[in-house]
Amino acid sequence: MNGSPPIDTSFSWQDAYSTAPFIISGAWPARDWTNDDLIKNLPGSFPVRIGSRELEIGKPKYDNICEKREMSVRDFISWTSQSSSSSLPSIDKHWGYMDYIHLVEHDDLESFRSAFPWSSLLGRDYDDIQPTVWLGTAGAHSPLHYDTMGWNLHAQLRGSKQWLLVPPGGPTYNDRLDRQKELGATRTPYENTTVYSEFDALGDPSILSSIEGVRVLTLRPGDILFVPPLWWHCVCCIDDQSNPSALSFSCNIWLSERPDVINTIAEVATALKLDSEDAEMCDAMKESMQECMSWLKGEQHDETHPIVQSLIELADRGRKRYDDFLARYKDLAPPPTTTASELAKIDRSKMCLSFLPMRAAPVERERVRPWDILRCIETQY
Ligand SMILES: O=C(O)CCC(=O)C(=O)O
Repeated sequence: MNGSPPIDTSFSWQDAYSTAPFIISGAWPARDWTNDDLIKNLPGSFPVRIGSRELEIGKPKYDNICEKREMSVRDFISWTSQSSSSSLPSIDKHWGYMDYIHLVEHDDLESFRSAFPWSSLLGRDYDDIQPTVWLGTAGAHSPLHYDTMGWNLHAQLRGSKQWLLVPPGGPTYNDRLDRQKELGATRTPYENTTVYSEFDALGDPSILSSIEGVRVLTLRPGDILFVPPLWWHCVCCIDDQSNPSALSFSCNIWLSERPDVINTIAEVATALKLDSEDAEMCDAMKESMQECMSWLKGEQHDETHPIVQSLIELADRGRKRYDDFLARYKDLAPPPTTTASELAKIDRSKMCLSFLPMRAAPVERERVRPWDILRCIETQY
């Protein structure tokens, strides 16, 4: 079926870019999430990313290089309170992160979703909000990256987290590309919707010292952080490990918006390049890419194709939602700062980590860059 191009691809990120991240303090019922609450409400078992408290500067702790163990929240908590005599690495020397628990993927957590009053925050009861929860000991962290989808609303419910935020680079596509190059943006290691930096900003924040508008923020229980699209971030749980109940517990959503249509297509292309060992899956993804691109260009396409339908829905829903969202929060959002002095606020003593110099030269790996993916879309579809 023919049709006009469904979205304005020249859409500018100006609104989002000219907005810096902001916190609404005490915005949410922080509740006293006790260990028993967590154990009761998060049944089943989840992967825990484990890392050494001694960090080699220059080696970001990407998801794929960390040791992982599957455990229940009960076992995780008993490990963190040192009451377990398990075969797990010693909690004195390690951190653990039950991170990125996407509630929608766990049927038995459906009721838990209602514990988070996102609709009160958004002023509307969206039926497709998909919260993710994060439970970590002091020192647990996520290396510098940005998420390819929409606004991120991150609510701290227990404990504290330090966030280091770096602006996307500027309002134009080229500004953002320059920032991506400056920060060594890479899709390898591959994680859906995550673009990592190859630099270790936690180990050596000085690599950011020439960048304007860097932000360092601490989230405390009841706070909600709003992260505008494409802002780079690096996050560390910073509670005192000498307190056994010092777990950080937080919950977030990514609020998709219209430009995410393009990002969704780039995600399919990235998966196709990096995650397509299965030939059948690969063919299906190629077909999806063709349909996406035909739809985007207003050419003949299959309107019943599931990915086309989801893009159409995203385009419709995204624009409306973004307008609602900005109307509600735009007055709260400050402009980005113009100095880099924020970096001085990083308190690494609270991170319960020690930083070792790099012992060996980094291994040169073949990287897949976000701009390679765009080139691939342009040339192949
Ligand atoms: O809290 C973390 O460790 C990472 C959170 C994050 O990356 C996000 O909310 O986008």
